[in-house]
Amino acid sequence: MIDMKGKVAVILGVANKRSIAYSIAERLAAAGATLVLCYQSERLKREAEDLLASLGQTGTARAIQMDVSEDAQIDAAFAEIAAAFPVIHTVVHSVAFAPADAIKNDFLLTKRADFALAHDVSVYSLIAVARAAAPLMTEGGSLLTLTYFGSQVVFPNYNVMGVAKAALEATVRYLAASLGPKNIRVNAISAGPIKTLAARGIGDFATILDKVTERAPLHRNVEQVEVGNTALFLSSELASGITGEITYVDCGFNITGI
Ligand code: NAD
Ligand code: 0WE
Repeated sequence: MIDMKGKVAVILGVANKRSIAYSIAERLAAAGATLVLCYQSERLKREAEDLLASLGQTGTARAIQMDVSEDAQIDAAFAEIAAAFPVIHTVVHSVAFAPADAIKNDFLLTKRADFALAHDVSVYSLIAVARAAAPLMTEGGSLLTLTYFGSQVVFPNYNVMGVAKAALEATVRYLAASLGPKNIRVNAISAGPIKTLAARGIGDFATILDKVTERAPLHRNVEQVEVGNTALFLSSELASGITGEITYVDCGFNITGI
């Protein structure tokens, strides 16, 4: 069993119980970690507090607002975290956004502003969060983000998010090099398609899930808890030699040619 007792995990991107970040929170909590759940907006405050309670997180655990598109909110959130915890050990970045039009329309029509927003929220935020978190990770630690295979090959409609995920994966490698001397490891999990809020409204999502069942070596889709388990491993001492890596948790879909 992986023991995370005495470790503090800061988790960004929990919107509801279906969020990949919620599953990660669940596994880290079960291993004994103390959680800080960060939510995007005031509207999600109550939900985040309820989710903390449902995870049995009492005492020092807390929910804090952090819209990653605002430097001031990142700074304020980490100031609050620093006031509550002298040391943090794990940060999970499970955040992405692109305007709906940009992941629906022809890629050729991608607007400058939509490209910038997608990269700001989905990529730059990892750098900003890493910079704010690093001074608190004085015992070394782990930074984790979520990516998708659409960074490597074309999926219809993934569009600017695919470009942003390619940049995110490169960012993982550059951050790993930058933070390695502080013994902070930086990795990504490339998850297979999962029906979450971020997948809702994506037209042919059911088709994507069916194709995975047909083609993936395990002939099924991945479950949230499998991503949570891998996140727990990568956050733990068991993964002390792994940094700058993209770990696929996709039932093997990415290795198939046809
Ligand atoms: P989700 O909608 O539950 O999570 C996305 C989160 O991003 C939400 O909590 C939302 O509040 C947050 N967010 C968006 N803009 C933000 C901002 N400005 N500041 C702070 N938070 C912001 O969906 P999910 O599927 O759990 O997505 C989590 C991550 O997993 C994303 O990076 C996504 O690209 C990635 N991913 C998802 C899948 C999938 O099929 N669901 C597959 C691979 C990777
Ligand atoms: O990264 C994602 C989706 C992230 C996402 C989702 C939305 C929907 C609502 C980012 N921005 C928005 N903006 C919105 O307005 N995934 C990996 C899930 C996903 O999205 C796809 C996929 C998969 C898988 C889009 C097309 C094809 C496959």
